[in-house]
Amino acid sequence: MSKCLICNEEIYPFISFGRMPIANGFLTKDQFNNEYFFELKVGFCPNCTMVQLAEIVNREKMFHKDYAFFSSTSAFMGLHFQKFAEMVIKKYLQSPDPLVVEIGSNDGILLQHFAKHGIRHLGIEPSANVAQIARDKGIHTICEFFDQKIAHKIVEEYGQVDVFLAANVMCHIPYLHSVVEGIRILLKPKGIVIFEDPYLGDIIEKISYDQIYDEHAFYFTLTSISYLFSLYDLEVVDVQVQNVHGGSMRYFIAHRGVYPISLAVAVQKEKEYQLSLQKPSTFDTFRRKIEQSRYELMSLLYDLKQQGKRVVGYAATSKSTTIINYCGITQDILEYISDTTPIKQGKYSPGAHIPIRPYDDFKANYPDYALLFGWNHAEEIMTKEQPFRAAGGKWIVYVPKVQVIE
Ligand code: JHZ
Ligand code: SAH
Repeated sequence: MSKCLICNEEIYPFISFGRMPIANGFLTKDQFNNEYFFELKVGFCPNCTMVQLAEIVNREKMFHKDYAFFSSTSAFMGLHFQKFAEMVIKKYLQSPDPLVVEIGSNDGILLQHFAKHGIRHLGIEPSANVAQIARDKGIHTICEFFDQKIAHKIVEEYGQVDVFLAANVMCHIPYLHSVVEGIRILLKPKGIVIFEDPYLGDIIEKISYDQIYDEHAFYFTLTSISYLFSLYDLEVVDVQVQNVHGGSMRYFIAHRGVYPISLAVAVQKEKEYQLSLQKPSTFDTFRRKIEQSRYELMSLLYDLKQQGKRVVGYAATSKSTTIINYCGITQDILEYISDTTPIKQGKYSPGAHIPIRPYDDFKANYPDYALLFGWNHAEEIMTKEQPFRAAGGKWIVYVPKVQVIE
């Protein structure tokens, strides 16, 4: 039995994806016999509504000196973070010599815009390889896991912060109580916290169950986030929907009573209520839809294999690890996976050990079908890959439904 990481009540486990490897654990042949597995199981807390993993993977197994995810691999995300920074600079940096802190700053995709303007900033990034890329760009970065202890150190060394940022990081941290207490300590009386993460409402609506993997310890809603921060006298003052990573939510949070609360907060809470995100039965329906989606995808892939078609994977995303291992996709179905990240190339996919090949291989010899594991970047990728379509290539996507795009 698992207890809720937020309120300590018993959680309701609604699906197990079975034995799973580390989502970003791309490996070499000599590591095949030494691979780490855990049970990927998700639960809903009927008390505080937080959706979370029932088994948590040790953070050092996921975030280390050879971390395989580099934020700057998507041009569209580059633009997204540029606009994010411009909004923060315009609206929240009015005090003299303000300080911006970002956790999970990765290769500096967001902080570079503050550094460029000479704004005082600090990145906190535990994965040493990506942290070093940020430093090479002149971004002030410390290589640590953020928590309450680090927050104290930052206050001592730099003072309190005007703006605390996180993108696709908060949902990665199982010890959120320490993080939120750290934020409370760190934030100036009029400071603002802005963070975004994939939104549970979208995951359920689009059946994008591949967002579920070891790194994503939590699947947030405004309701669950409001509950957590209220325990620390912090409140959500605004929310904004973001069209990245398949549907994300950006939360604006401040010390209680400091800022007026936007109408968007009440509207979004009501939407969540209407979507029944507070009801266990919603998650039973979600499980049935996941099983149906797996069935449809595998039927299609087996069909194409019987017709002798060549199918390759496009983008060795973290998400693909869940799809491949849960659905049972093997190398006789998927020839290889094309990816632009140098440290993934020449390695094998976690669990199923499908070869990861450089993007040039894809361009040099188009397959009949490409299974789009980077569906969240569909617009960017399909625009870039018009020659593939022109050559008769077809896309297979599975979010929001399994289909072939001719
Ligand atoms: P992408 C990661 O998820 C992990 P992933 C993490 N847990 C998270 O939450 C989000 O990011 C923020 C390749 N690619 O962005 C490069 C191409 O090959 O969906 C990368 O290997 N060609 C922190 O891994 C991978 O996709 C392309 O044209 O699911 C990144 O996938 C593009 C655009 C990407 O993140
Ligand atoms: N913000 C970037 C990177 C997201 S990847 C983007 O949106 O693209 C998640 C990052 O969080 C990784 O680089 C990982 O090393 C980092 N991370 C994980 N746990 C953390 C913690 N406790 N504190 C700070 N960063 C953390």
